[in-house]
Amino acid sequence: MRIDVVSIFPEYLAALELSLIGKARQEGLLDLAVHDLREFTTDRHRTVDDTPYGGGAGMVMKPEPWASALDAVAGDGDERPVLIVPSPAGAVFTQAMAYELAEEKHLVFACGRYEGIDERVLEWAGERFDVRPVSLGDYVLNGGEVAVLAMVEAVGRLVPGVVGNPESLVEESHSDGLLEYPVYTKPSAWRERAVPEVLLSGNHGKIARFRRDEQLRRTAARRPDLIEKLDAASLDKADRAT
Ligand code: 6GU
Repeated sequence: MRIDVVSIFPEYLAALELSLIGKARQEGLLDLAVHDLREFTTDRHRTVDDTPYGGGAGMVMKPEPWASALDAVAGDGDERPVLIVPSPAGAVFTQAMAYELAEEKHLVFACGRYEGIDERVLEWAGERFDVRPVSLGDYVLNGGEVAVLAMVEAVGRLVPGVVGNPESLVEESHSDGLLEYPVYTKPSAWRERAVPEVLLSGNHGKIARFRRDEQLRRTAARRPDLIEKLDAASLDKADRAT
């Protein structure tokens, strides 16, 4: 997968050189490049923003540097890359969206700062990109960079080969619409707290039931909205009893 990130703070994205994503880049599974938007300005001050038409607080990112940057990363035109525009005004990013994006050949992330990017850039970009404004959730960040770190990690780990043991992708939070069950390791007794006995029993049927019940209990307590969305057909009789 090819990923381009355009930002006025390319150093923010240095974290993508670390850990699993960094390793995937070294191994050639992810071809990820970070571009400095200011390299696409033409004035002496490398200006990327200006005051908003209609007035109001803050500054708006100018269209010209964005057009040049997007031209430079769009590719040869026989593909239609996905242009992800992180914004608190976007559709909420989910695990389902991460799975969809993991199927794409080319993702471009356009990190806005200030009050956002001139809207005409997104309209114009629609000619060559599949443009998707995306939000991490209902709170405000100062810019898209931190959101891109989260999205690249969530998508990148779903690209085949990036996570060494693909089974670890199956049993995780949100993969079945439920939160993950609690986990424990040695020692079996720690500060007077015991690991739930069933986990030491070796009875795999009982262990699976315990974990499933914990998933349901936890999801009901922390995320009742997810319980509402569960498909009734995905619940067995014992689930309903929990
Ligand atoms: Cl994707 N961007 C910004 N600037 N703020 C956010 C966000 C994104 N998601 C939640 N808040």
